[in-house]
Amino acid sequence: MFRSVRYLPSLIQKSALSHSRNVVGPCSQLQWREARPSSQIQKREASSGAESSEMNSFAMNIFRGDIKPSTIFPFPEVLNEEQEETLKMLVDPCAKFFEDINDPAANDSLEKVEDNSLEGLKEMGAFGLQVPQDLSGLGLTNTQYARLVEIVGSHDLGVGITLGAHQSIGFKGILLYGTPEQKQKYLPDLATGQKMAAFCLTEPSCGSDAAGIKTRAILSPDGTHYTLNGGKIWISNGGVADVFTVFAKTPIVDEKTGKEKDTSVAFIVERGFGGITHGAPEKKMGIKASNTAALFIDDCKVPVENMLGGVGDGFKVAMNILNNGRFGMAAALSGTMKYCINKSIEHAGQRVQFKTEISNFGAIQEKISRMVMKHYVTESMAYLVSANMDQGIKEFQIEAAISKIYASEAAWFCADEAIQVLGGMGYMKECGLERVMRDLRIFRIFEGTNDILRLFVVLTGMEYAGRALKSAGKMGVAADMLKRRLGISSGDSLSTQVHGSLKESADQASKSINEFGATVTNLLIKHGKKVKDPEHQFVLNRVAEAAIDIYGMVAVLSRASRSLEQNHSSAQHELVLTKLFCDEATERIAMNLRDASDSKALQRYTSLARISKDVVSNNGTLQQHPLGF
Ligand code: MYA
Repeated sequence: MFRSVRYLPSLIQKSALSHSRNVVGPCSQLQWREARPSSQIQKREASSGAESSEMNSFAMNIFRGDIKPSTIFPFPEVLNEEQEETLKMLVDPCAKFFEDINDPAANDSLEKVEDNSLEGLKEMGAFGLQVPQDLSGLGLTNTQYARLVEIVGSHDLGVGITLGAHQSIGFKGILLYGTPEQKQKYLPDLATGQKMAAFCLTEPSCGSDAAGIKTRAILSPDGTHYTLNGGKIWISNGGVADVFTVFAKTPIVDEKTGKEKDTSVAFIVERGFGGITHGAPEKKMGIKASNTAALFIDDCKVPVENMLGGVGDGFKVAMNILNNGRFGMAAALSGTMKYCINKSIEHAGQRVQFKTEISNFGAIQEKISRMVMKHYVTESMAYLVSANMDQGIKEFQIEAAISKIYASEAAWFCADEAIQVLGGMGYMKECGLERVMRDLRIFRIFEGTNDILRLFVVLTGMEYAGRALKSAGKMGVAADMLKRRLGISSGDSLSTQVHGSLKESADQASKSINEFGATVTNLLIKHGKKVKDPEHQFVLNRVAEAAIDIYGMVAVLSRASRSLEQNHSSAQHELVLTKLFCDEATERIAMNLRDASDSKALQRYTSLARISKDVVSNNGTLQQHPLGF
């Protein structure tokens, strides 16, 4: 078996020698990056078109009540023949490696990836999937990467995090923002796994509030290096990495006021620079095979040429690394969901109770069908986002966040329901689902908690809608605003984009988008910038939920339409899945949008806020015990 994995990288290099490609596809940010000075680039890329009045992003435009289908319909097919061939050559050996060599249960109990697995992964090229071939990587596109991490996710999430923390975020900054010298210096060793990378953002006092980091970087008087001091926590690969992407604050003089202020910076830091130590491996609920440790940074001297981007770019470099990695999580979790579904159907099809297989019971059928439907949505979102990234579309950050939120919750649902279908057997360690469930829990927490990402989605979208509203107001386009407030259709419809048998579902989606746009407009008119205030998060969450459902609807509408048009063998199955999802999503959206403005719902939020305040100030629950003591 090992022989088949050993020769893979060379095979790939041979087959794809003609065009080495990089991480983001044809209109790559990398190429773009190399041509321009850094801070200008960060501003342009990180704001993702904030300065332009119109964006390509489908998800962004629904906040204006607009339907911009070009990134969704038809479902993008981005792999050329050669890329498809390369990928096919990788898929089977990768799956076989995970079936024959890697042992997830052993990794879990040892709390490390076994050495032979690590070596095998290195030999397969799994540490540098997206590093260009001339820098010793496999040079895969995002879509190719997604397909492979899906296999990883279906077998071992602990290994997935070891690999993901290394390349999805650990050295992604070098790929996205590194100078040619930085890439040349660091990427070959990282791509072959000779060195490991880690992404160091979180600090004891700043988790979700990433802009609040306290690690300091002070420029030396001779301007040759920065001295870094601070500490990072919960760093995946923190105890085993050699190269770190570290985010810090540095003082600069404000040009306007002449006063000193802090700004953010990102650095490539080598363990060998000195001043870097780490804590003991954290004891965790799951993903035990992956190393997680605190990092202590004491007078670590980092040469100025190791800065990623420019002074002031650190926060946005961090955000864009995370934006760029999130689709991988959706892809990996799509694999995990498939594993859970397979476990469930295998059991339900042969377990006899009350004289029949339990798969004949409606209660079990509903569980299996819902798992399958959520998996279909997750898979569609993951490959839609990766395809958009490969197409060079830069406005994908909301879609990527949605895919991460949806995938992590859908995968949790699948693991939970799979355990339920298997009953007592599902609860036993040897079944494997128990480990998957423990591993999955963190996915709703890290790479941006789902709560923070929901706010990110909704506030980014509302800001975009707010800009349109402002200029409409200035230009006196009151009629347009009024129309939107009343939920009168912009005239755009998705029904012309889909296969004939999905027209009804497309109409549901178009109608939902109209209502969504109207709700957003009304909220903006009612609250203005104050919509960001914490007390409105009850409402914002409902709007975010509706946005997630809408994106799910268009993702499956597009994919199923393609299957129907191309007569895929699974087309009729996909049709049923899509119609069902759209139907249920339409009802959820209507409910969430109603609850975003309905006075009764607002009263309920007041009650929720009050209950929470009461128990927090009481430091415990308030009601008397039923027994009175
Ligand atoms: S790593 C740690 C993860 N940590 C986080 O994700 C932190 C979460 N916090 C945030 O994202 C931000 O702090 C939020 C904004 C969103 C809360 N893209 O005033 P602002 C711009 C582009 O809203 P804040 C881990 O978990 C914004 O437009 N730009 O900021 C490891 C504005 O720009 P401008 C963005 O309120 C897990 C400016 O920034 C973004 O302070 C290991 C300020 O915005 C954005 N996203 O906070 C995983 N956000 O000034 C392993 C904001 O121009 C990987 N902005 O208007 C596993 C991979 C899967 C498996 C693979 C297998 C191989």
